[in-house]
Amino acid sequence: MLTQDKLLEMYYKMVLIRAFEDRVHELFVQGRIPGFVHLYAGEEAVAVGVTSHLRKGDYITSTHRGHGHCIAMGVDIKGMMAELFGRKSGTCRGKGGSMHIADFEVGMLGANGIVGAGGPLAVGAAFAAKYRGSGDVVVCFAGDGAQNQGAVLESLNAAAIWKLPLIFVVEDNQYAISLRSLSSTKLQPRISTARSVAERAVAFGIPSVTVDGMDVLAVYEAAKAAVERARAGEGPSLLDCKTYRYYGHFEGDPMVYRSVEEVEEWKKRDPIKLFRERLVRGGVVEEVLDDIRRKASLEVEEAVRFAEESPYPEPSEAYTDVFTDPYY
Ligand SMILES: Cc1ncc(C[n+]2csc(CCOP(=O)(O)OP(=O)(O)O)c2C)c(N)n1
Ligand SMILES: [Mg+2]
Repeated sequence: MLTQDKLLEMYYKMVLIRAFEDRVHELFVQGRIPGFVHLYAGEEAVAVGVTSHLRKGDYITSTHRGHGHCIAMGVDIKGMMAELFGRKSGTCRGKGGSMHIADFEVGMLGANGIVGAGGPLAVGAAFAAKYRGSGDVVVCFAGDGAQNQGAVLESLNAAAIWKLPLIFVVEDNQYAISLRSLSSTKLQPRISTARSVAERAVAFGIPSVTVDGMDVLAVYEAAKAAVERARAGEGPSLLDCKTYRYYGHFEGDPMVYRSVEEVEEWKKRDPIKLFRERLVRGGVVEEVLDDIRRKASLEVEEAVRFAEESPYPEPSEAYTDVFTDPYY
């Protein structure tokens, strides 16, 4: 049973992700953030519903759309914002940027610019957890497009044969860049002939379930069963979460492949709105929720100030904290 404190913490994390992403969108439009940025707004229920089951010692792997995963795991947003700005005070000292934020202290093994690359990392971490007998679990977040990467398919197979404590979370936000994921349309080709990723998992001997990814409590319930299975040594599971990204694939995407009506239709079931209505029906007063929202906005403003006031790394530091050999 979820306590009121836990429910409010989940709400806080969801609004913090949204506030962070909406602000980053504005900053990018103003030309204040360099590089490539992929926003998670609209998908908050997935990251928060799943990670609400995690404890110290558990790990996640993430994607190029990783801000939501970071915030859900408790990565400090000041460091994240500074990382996006390329500053020395960033989570990865300004050298990772949006697509490479990692914070091992909180179990966040890293966002990743290589689609599907989180799969093998998650298998390694889950193998280690099993080997140690620690009861820790690993969550691999990956998009619908990533499900067609060989590395992800190999990861499903390895997790199944080694019975690893691993939960594969598919974030089916309907698109891989501009291509519809598994659902066909008259205008666009499918990128896979599989009927669903959940069905495909069964072929690997992995129990799977399709989940309403806009409903944080539905995600929470589905993840509960999967995490319990993993902790009990019963092996991997897969959650196929149906969700939607509100912004373009990347910041600057002209979004010619989808209609405004389609976006508006999904927004009617906005995950934060749905959860808020649920909480109010359950007796939480609106003012408490408004305060949480205000607190989140203030924290994001504080993070922007912190980032802008932080220095860039010194040129002499260019080769520290990176893994390539500059002389190779
Ligand atoms: C191995 C690899 N192939 C292609 C790309 C280019 N790319 C970046 S994101 C993306 C689509 C990913 O779609 P999905 O997995 O559904 O994630 P989403 O962006 O929808 O969250 C592609 C093909 C890449 N980064 N890495
Ligand atoms: Mg996608």
